[in-house]
Amino acid sequence: MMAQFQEVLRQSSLHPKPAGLVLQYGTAGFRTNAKHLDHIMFRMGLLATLRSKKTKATIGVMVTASHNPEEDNGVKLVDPMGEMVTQAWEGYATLLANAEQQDVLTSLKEIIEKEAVNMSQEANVFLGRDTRCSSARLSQAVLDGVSALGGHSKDYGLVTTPQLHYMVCCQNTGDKYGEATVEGYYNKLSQAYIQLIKHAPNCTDDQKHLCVDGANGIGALKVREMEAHLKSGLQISLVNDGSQGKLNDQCGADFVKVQQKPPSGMKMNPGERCCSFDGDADRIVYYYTDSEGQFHLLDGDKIATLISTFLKELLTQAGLNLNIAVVQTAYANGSSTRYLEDTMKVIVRCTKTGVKHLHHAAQEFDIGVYFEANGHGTVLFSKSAEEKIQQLSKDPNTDDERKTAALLLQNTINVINQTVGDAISDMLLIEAILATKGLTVQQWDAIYSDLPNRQLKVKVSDRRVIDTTDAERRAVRPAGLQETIDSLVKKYRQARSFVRPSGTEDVVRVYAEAETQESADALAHEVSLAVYRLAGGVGDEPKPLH
Ligand code: G16
Repeated sequence: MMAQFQEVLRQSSLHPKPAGLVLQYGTAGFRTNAKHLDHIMFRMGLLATLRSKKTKATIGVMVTASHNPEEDNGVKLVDPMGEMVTQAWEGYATLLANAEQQDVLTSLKEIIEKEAVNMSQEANVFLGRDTRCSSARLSQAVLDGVSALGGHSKDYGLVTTPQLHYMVCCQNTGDKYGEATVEGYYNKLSQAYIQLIKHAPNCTDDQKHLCVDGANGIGALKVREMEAHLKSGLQISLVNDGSQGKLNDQCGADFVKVQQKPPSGMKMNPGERCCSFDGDADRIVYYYTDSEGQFHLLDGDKIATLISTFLKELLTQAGLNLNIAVVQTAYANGSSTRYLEDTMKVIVRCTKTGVKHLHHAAQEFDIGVYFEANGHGTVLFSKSAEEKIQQLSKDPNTDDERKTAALLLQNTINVINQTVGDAISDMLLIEAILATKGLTVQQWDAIYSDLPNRQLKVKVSDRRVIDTTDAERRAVRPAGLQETIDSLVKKYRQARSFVRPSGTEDVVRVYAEAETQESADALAHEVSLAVYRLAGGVGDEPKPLH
């Protein structure tokens, strides 16, 4: 053990921490400008090794800053079942990341002691990275951390974040979930998709066509690889494939959702289905333009509604009594929540932002559909739900209609990456649902009408001055902010607004929705001003949008 610690010290000095730099494990790991991250990566290599020893399982480390600009980078830690690392270890990550150079060993030993980690246990870490130019170098720092503590590693190189989550889960379930290879992932998902679209025999080539914006990132590379497995079941026109433009610049799911406009490079014919991935392909949003050229966005809320409608119908046809819930965050459009609760009569839960929170809430149901409005989400099936579906599909006494529904449910389960939100998997599921139900993108969009909304960012000197409660729907600090928001909201019809510090960017996020776009924009601006004034805004005061 002594020799190992000596090695940690030696290697750590090659990955020095800039003195005084403090970073928090945020919504989805550490995220900041890539030039500040070398020591973080080395230390996350150390931490993943400890986590692997503790859980006696393979742990994942993904080098990515997802939707952030190209200059940023970050790291996400993946737990044994492919979910985000557990909260207590997020705390250890922050402790280790912020230890000054001379205190690294002390922090490491503190974690080992607190968690009673058996240091003679073997450790195994899977590594993946996105296409950022800093990612290869930062991946090497993670590998150095793993080897300093004598862990084994497997570097998958360029993969999407959800592919890495998938591989970790496969590895730790003895391949029950699938084969822990990228090829295994393509095979499982594409076979399920091909089975699903067999139930859409009248699907024309036009209906099989989809325009995909790859955000100039890893998703573009991987959607190309996947396409080859789909045997013309889906015809993809790919734009922003990384050959010219910059990652996430004027493109990608976050840009389209926040700006409410198409990405650059996307030529859209009226009514044509288009979608955008984000920088590490764990989010997806859909959109189209109508015959008047008006842009229509189908975000995570619309996706959750489509999927839960489909699943509910199949459960009814199969005669299965399983409870189904939709998990959202404060960003969910008010119309979607009303539709889900009042018309669809499904249970709706609201959690804090961050798929880790939604994932855990979704695990409480037989079927938990979770989506953030930004397009990050998936569906979870409990073990007993999966068993019931499987039994039904094999029962010789089941009539044809129930059997077909059970088989459709089984293929639906197989096309879904249950470990985390996955743009490729979600895309295949959505495409399969639209094809089997014979729905156009306009018909899907018409399920309910979104309330006009606006998202803004405000720069403050320290975003931690904002503290929230009630799943981030109310601010408890700084004093007076919530009262101000309440009185602003009262000025508009059907209005709602909230603020929260981002966990991935150095900004405070502001959300507002109201009966008209003008009201939503005015409310978002007024709330931004309140944040600027009460929470220590920096730079120029926010300007009105019109
Ligand atoms: C990450 C998280 C998402 C979250 C998003 C924005 O997404 O995984 O759950 O919604 O950040 O978080 P925040 O508002 O705290 O900045 P991604 O796709 O960037 O990894």
